[in-house]
Amino acid sequence: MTKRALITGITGQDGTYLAEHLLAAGYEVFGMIRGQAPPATRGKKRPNPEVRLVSGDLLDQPSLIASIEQVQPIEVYNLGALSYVPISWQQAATTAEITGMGVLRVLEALRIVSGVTDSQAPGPGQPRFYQASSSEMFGKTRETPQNELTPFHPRSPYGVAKTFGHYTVQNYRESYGMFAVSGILFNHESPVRGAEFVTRKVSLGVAAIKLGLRDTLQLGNLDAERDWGFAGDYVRGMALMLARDEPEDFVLGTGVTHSVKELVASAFAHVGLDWREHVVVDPSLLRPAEVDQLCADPAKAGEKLGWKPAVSFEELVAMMVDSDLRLLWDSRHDLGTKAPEVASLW
Ligand code: GDR
Repeated sequence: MTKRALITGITGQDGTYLAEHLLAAGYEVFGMIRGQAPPATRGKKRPNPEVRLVSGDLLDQPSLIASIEQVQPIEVYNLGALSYVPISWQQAATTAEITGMGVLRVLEALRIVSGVTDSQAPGPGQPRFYQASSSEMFGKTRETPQNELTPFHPRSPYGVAKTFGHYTVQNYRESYGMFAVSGILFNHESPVRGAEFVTRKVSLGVAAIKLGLRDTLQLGNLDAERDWGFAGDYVRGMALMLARDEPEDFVLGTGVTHSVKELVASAFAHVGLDWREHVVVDPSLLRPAEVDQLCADPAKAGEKLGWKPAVSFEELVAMMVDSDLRLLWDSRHDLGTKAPEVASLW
């Protein structure tokens, strides 16, 4: 029988790459979409046509039970979240409900459908669960680099919600013996990254400036440092975590850190421009509490999963800038409808 995977957050960057990866590995892939399937995808990138859509909502417990009953997956990947950190201060309760409580609801749905209780352990063939945990949980870091044992100190409502989700996964594993794991993923980017995140904002901005479509790029904190990798590498790691004999959490990151300033310098230099002539710091983009520096220690993933990122920071920046140069050039006469990502820049 074909292996079935169910993915929440199917319209996002990671859902897109993970679906491709699992389809190539011979899985039947189902993506959970809020509301009626076709209307809910309006205005969003339509998932790969081979992905079958099911209706479900991380806020709605019965809908999660129904979709798991319908799909009968052997693997469930919970990638759905309110994932843009600044919004989480404006919508802290919604963030807690979707990004935090959503994890508990999916786990409960799996537990109920599998008939698992504290006295009834999971049988063979029980579905495996992956949770998208985040390096944002480390926040005000206690040590550098950060590994699976580094204590958490989240700095945003988003980080707090992810930390709740992370501990909930651990608790379901320990309470019910379920195969539930968290990947603590550091920032991972690609040409399909949302335009609100700094890497894509920079690659779109650089492309627009290079093509003469605009002259400046407004950014926030240029001193923040992140460990940026390529999303395509990270989804391989997610699948490897579920393919193991034992459920365990893993950090995925490159182990190399760059500042936003270095990101900007590298992206402008790629098209022969000097960032200092175009970047303007906008204080309204600073965050109420910042995560100053993140750097992964991915040693455990290297040893136990054989996972290693293949794309370097420089290759990632070049890939994103080149892709946005093509996108903006192809749609230069009709940016509003052909390149809706650009609207957020103006
Ligand atoms: P982050 O990603 O908050 O790390 O979370 P983001 O790209 O938004 O910010 C990274 C750093 O860049 C600084 N920055 C700016 N950020 C944005 N978005 N826009 C700007 O104009 C700008 N200027 C400077 C930020 O202050 C920050 O320090 C991402 C998300 O994908 C999370 O969902 C995920 O869990 C983590 O990565 C791992």
